[in-house]
Amino acid sequence: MKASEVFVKCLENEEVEYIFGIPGEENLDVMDALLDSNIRFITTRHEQGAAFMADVYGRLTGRAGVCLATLGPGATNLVTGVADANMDHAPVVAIAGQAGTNRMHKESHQVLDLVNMFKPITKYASRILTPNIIPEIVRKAFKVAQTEKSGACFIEFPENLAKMDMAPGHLHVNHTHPPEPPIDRVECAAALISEARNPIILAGNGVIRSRAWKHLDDFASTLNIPVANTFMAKGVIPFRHPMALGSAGLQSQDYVSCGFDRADVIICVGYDLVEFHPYLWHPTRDRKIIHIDMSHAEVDDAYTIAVGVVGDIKHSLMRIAKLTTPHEGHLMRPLRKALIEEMNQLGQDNEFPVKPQKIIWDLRTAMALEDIVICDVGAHKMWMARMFRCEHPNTCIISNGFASMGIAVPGAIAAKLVHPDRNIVAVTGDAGFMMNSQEIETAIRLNVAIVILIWNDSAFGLIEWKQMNEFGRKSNIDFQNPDFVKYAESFGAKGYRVESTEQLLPVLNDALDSNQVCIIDCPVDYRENLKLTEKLGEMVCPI
Ligand SMILES: Cc1ncc(C[n+]2csc(CCOP(=O)(O)OP(=O)(O)O)c2C)c(N)n1
Repeated sequence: MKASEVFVKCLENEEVEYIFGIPGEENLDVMDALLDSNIRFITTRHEQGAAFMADVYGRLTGRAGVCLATLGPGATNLVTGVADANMDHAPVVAIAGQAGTNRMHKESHQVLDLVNMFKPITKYASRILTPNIIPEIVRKAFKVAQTEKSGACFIEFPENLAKMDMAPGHLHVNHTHPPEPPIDRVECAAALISEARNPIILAGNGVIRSRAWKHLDDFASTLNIPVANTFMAKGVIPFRHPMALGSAGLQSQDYVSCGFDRADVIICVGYDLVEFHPYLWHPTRDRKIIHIDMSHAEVDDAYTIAVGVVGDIKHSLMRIAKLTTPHEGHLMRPLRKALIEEMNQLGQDNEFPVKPQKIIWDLRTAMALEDIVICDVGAHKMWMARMFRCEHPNTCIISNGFASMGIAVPGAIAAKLVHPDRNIVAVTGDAGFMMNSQEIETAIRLNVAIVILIWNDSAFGLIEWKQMNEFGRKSNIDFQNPDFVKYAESFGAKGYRVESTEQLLPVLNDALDSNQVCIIDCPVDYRENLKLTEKLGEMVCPI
């Protein structure tokens, strides 16, 4: 068999459903071999779009999303999405073609050392140096990408090797099993929690990756301990749960941060430091931290742990709960009440442009609880993370480690491929939208119905917010947008312009029911950003 054919068989062996990418000259053989495979190739319009699709596929399924590009510029275009997946711990395998090994040692057309380029943004990056190592390289890339902490891996495939003959073969897929938590650590954690006066849980995306949300719910309910979640762990505990305190991650004081201020023991479960720096929720560095995760704690002077329980998160939570004396009161309940009051405040507001809080209110009203939002990066992300209620995990996807703009549109396409039965909404700023809006063509071509909701302020809203906070004036953040309705129509999508606040909910309902690719241009009133800063700055903790 040709090496390219064996390579594709190895991908089939990993149960790859989709490869997102752009064909090139140096992967002609792989592209041809894919024609005889049941793997579906999703041709994108930019390699960055392909990498973000693989990223979101990985987040939603727990299996590696796969993206493919040619050498040189194709591979450099993958970088942002691959780095995003790696830092946010989404399993991804990125593949790039390469020049033949007979011209890689010298200056040569489009040749870059891709393995070295991808090394800092992956868990494993390797070159196929001889055909008979293909089964090992493919197996290793998928195994490393999918094992906690999951992330991105990279394979470089030189074109001359792809043409060589070799014996067919692939390696058996052994699923890894997480280690059991050591009993003495479990006992230590249980003793600390039993003795605590005001414990609080900080749940991170590791709980979702370990599919341990039910166990977290039982843990919090049985022990009567309130739960704050990071942005990327939205829905890890249903928002209606009486123990839920909402999302923690704003870089300023918030209701939930009062909970950390009052806590004496902070139980971090599946928490990745990259999302929310510990000095922001633990500035005093004097609380007892319990670290429950699949891997050992990162070293950080604000994250010095009292007990680390490393092993299967589900088992750790179950075993600790069994040995812990439940708490009685829930001192932090007023924090939840204050947040809910704020969420409800502007539900009926009809001023125009639409306030962020009202956009979120109408979006939550229009979407079913299992539907999925893919959030882009900007001021809208801060509002969504803080105020969009989630009852289920993986229903609001947020890039918050690498925090890259441009994920929402391609991410929504991947989400719809994974969950064709659910409505998928890309919530994006106007700047982030324009970074990957070319993928609208991909959505139309694939007949993948997604709704794109643009928060239009003709500016880099988040940066304006930060500039105004810090210097009281703005620097180079304004731009002009195209006519988004005409832009949508030029692709064959349905375009809506919200011209009054009363129109927003009917427009959202219409778009969600339409089963078409829809783009909604919604003017947003970002004067609310500074009002929020002021309000939180003056906030007196309700507990
Ligand atoms: C790829 C990338 N470039 C730049 C940034 C820095 N950045 C973060 S938010 C932001 C502005 C986003 O503007 P927009 O998409 O319009 O959203 P808004 O803040 O207005 O809601 C910028 C430039 C980033 N996170 N990612």
